Amino acid sequence: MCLWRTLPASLFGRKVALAAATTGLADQLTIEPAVVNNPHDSLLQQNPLGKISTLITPEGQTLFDSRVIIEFLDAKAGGGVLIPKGDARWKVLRQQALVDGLIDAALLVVYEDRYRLEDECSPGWVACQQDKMARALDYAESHYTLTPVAETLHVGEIALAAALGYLDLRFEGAWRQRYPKLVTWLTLFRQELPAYDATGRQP
Ligand SMILES: N[C@@H](CCC(=O)N[C@@H](CS)C(=O)NCC(=O)O)C(=O)O
Repeated sequence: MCLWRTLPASLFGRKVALAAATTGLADQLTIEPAVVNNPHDSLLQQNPLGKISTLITPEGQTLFDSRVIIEFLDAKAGGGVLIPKGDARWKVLRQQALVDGLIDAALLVVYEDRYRLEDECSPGWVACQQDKMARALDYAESHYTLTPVAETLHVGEIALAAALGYLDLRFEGAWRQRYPKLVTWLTLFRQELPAYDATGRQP
């Protein structure tokens, strides 16, 4: 049994949860909620970055971040499940990198509002992050004809589903007006993986 430091509203946590559901390993993870930015939370001993998700294996090994945890789950499931082997691997990993970058930018926008005092905020810098988000979504909409099929859900698709869920939660689903293919794609994904609706914080 692994100890999993996460929070329901964490989209990177949801990404790990969807990966665990896809590999059938969800019952191997025991959640211990983490309070990020709390200097007294043991998360800081487990992960010097103080970020979730962080996973502690039964052997006491600490794994972070979500990419490493997903590699771990993939290996536990026999390999080549979440991250294909062969040439398909690079396309999938690039898709994960694009979506993680989209969400890194989204988090920076959210944190700007949440953590910075009003006179510390930089509208130009926020606009730069919003542009990254828009370019990543434009790219996903026009380049990825994603067709989720339960047996082949991979980490690129899982990351995208978690990311779109976060945009629903924190950005009032504004992306839905502009990206009809991604709307359809997420509908299909939800049908394929019921864990989507059972994880994450709903808007
Ligand atoms: N690259 C990391 C990003 C993790 C991340 O940014 N997690 C957020 C919550 S969704 C967090 O812990 N934020 C607290 C902080 O940055 O201090 C991953 O893939 O797991």
